[in-house]
Amino acid sequence: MFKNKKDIKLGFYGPPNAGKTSLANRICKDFTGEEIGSVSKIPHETRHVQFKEKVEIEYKGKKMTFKMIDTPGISTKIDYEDFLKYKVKKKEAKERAKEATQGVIESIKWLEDMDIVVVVLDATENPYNQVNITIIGNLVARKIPVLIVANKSDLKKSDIKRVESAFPEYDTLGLSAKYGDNLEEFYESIFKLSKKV
Ligand SMILES: Nc1nc2c(ncn2[C@@H]2O[C@H](COP(=O)(O)OP(=O)(O)OP(=O)(O)O)[C@@H](O)[C@H]2O)c(=O)[nH]1
Ligand SMILES: [Mg+2]
Repeated sequence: MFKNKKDIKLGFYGPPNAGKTSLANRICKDFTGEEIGSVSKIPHETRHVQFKEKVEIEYKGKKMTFKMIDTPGISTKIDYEDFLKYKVKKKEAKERAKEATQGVIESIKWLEDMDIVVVVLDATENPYNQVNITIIGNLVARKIPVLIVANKSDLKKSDIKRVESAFPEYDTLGLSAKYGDNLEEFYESIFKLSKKV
């Protein structure tokens, strides 16, 4: 009944390394001056759900307040040996794998709490895989409004169309979290989705 009076819970979900934290950081930095968490080229950098409350986003003279929720990357296979190639020591790699597995569980646990979810995908990778289909299917089943972001549009290998055609029934937006390309369109989509909450 009073749902509209509360801050909108905006979740960032997706596979590891897609740029969830980078995107959440850019938004938080723009409107609060602070970041939400650390970014790394090593997958599973985020291993706990992290928040930023009262992020007031202003777009075309309108203001909306969000609770931003950045989540650990979801994957079906977490192997400590994958971290060794990033020069992570064996003991640390094993710890990272253990925490990453817990992180996946945490992400899924928090799903039901979200008002809106941005699914962040790396547009240089084939979007049509089990993890992405499972995340999006789960959101749809819970009737949570979804925006699919095809991130890393600055990279030559990125293919926004491939993401659009993998999930034609959902809103898809290409952008670069790293360079801030297409952020205005992102805010427009988020404001539009917020009306469905
Ligand atoms: N070229 C390019 N690189 C990006 C972009 N966004 C993120 N990255 C890089 O991708 C890597 C992963 O970024 P993160 O923001 O940590 O990704 P994440 O989805 O939070 O990853 P996890 O926390 O592991 O789930 C880092 O090296 C980022 O600098 C982008 O728009 N363009
Ligand atoms: Mg992260």
